[in-house]
Amino acid sequence: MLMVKVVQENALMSQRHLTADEIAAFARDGVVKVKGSIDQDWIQPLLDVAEGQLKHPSPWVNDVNAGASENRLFTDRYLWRHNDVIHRFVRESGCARLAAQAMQSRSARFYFDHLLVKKVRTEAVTPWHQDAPYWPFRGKQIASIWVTLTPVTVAGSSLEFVRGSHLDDVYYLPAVFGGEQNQSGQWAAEQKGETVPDIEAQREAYDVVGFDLDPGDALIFSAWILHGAPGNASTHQDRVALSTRWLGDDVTWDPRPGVDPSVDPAHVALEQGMPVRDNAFFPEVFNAGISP
Ligand SMILES: O=C(O)CCC(=O)C(=O)O
Repeated sequence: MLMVKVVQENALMSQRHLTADEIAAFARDGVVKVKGSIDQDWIQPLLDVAEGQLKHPSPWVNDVNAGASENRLFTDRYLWRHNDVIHRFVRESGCARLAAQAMQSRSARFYFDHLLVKKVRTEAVTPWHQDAPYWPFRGKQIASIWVTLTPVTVAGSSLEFVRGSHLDDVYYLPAVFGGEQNQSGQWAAEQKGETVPDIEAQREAYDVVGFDLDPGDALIFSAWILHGAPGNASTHQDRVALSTRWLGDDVTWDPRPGVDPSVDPAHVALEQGMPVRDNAFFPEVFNAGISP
């Protein structure tokens, strides 16, 4: 009986489509704010998952000031593999369609989920970076959907972007977030590439854009856009966000040295350069030819 009820409730959840203007903004700017990106019924279950992870993190955690109720940066990843709420969110929230629409891709394959918490008075900034250099793929149709679960302003650690920088065709060296304290992130130090410019020191030289968001709003952005975030200066509002990462039609498998090791290439049924058709690791969640 309980199963039936859960399925019926899911069926009532609404899924968002992008407008033509939102798709155009993503292509032009590399980022678009999507109001009401997911059904509000997802918010509390996802906040509950975040609470659970703060107490019982996975091996992929990055926890600066573990256990503290303030000045704590906490990230965790790959919850979809073991957490039913996140697994359902990936499949049923409509994010896959949003990603495909933004990327103008027929299909959207899921890569991983990333829980990103900055408790009140967190000093740690998110350094300016591109996402693509961290990941074992080639292609332009790679995007993230960063959904906020709490109200957030730029001062409270919402994301900022260098508008249009996804079109620059530069591959920047990835930085280790959280520095030496991030024990599960040192792999990023192995790469070679161009150093990210010091955007903070010369913000006026860049077209920096930031967004204030309400719970359920999202930022959809290209893996090639430069982005970062300040610490959380709020004294009363934690910042809790869930980012999901999506792969489009042009993406191929490229497990180079120094990329995210959390998917072991030995276990993936792909050779270098192949389209990422491995549904165990990168499930196709949306396909315009099949999905409603
Ligand atoms: O939430 C943050 O501070 C960073 C998020 C980010 O860089 C991402 O989702 O790619």
